[in-house]
Amino acid sequence: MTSGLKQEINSKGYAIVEGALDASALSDIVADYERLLDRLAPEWYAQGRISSAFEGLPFAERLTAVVSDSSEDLFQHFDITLPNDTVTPETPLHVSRATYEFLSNQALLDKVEEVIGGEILSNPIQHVRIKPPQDKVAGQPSTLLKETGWHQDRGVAREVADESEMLTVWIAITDATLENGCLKVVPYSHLGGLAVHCMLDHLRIPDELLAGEPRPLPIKAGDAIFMHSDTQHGSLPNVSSSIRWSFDLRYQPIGLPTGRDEFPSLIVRSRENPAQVGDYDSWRAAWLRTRDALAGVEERESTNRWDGTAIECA
Ligand SMILES: O=C(O)CCC(=O)C(=O)O
Ligand SMILES: [Fe+2]
Repeated sequence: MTSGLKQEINSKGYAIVEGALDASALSDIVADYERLLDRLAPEWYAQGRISSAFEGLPFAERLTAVVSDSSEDLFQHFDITLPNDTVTPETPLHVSRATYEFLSNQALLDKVEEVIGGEILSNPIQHVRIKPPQDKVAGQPSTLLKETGWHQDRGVAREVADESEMLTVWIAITDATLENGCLKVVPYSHLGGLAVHCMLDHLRIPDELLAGEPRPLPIKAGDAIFMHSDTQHGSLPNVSSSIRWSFDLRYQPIGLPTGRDEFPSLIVRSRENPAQVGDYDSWRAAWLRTRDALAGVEERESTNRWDGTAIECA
């Protein structure tokens, strides 16, 4: 029997899953990031990398103050994956116990199972995006802090993962609103398959090649958007006065290429063989080993199939 959720995604290209995370899962991940910022801000101040530790500010204001105070890519310290360009033995990433538990959240995986079945791999193409008001981060290097242009997640992954049935799970940690930069999608666009992506200001689908009318998807904190990998989507700019915080995760059936196979993936559920589910310590160790292994690599393989020469891009 096909679940209603799977049917909805196959039909429209996306579905909103209300209450995907309960209040305690939300507060656990928020507390983890608060601790991280409480640790990093004084460290960076002591090292002269920021002009103040911004003590006493609430998380949203402090994060905004800290990242906009430096031209360095400080936000990499918060992300849950390694960068796709240069990696050194010191490149930071946030693979904490709380992030592991977030990726393995059982109620969330129940929903994912309805779509892709009970053999579930967490794909390492995953990010946290905590976006300050856009005028505060105009000069910042990290794309994770800014509005995202139109793309398909299959279009920004390698061809080798085309058949991997990758499901995008976009989770709101703060309410995502029209003002603070919620996700936007082109409903039914997945039915048209892969669109050309061009290297404009960044890799994206030119507006003229969009498959239909865009629709913004405001959702509440704790809600999620599940998306087909061919659904055209992006996000609105944050023109509010506070942060917009989301995680984008990807899940797929075990045993298929992730399209980022140099990074460790994590088996989060296996109905057939529960013993193969990964634990926190080995997952974290795998990321740190990967970082060391990539630190010596000068020419990384491109993360996508586009070379920018498609006639549509001219
Ligand atoms: O949150 C965003 O700005 C973009 C997210 C996205 O592209 C994704 O979840 O695949
Ligand atoms: Fe995306």
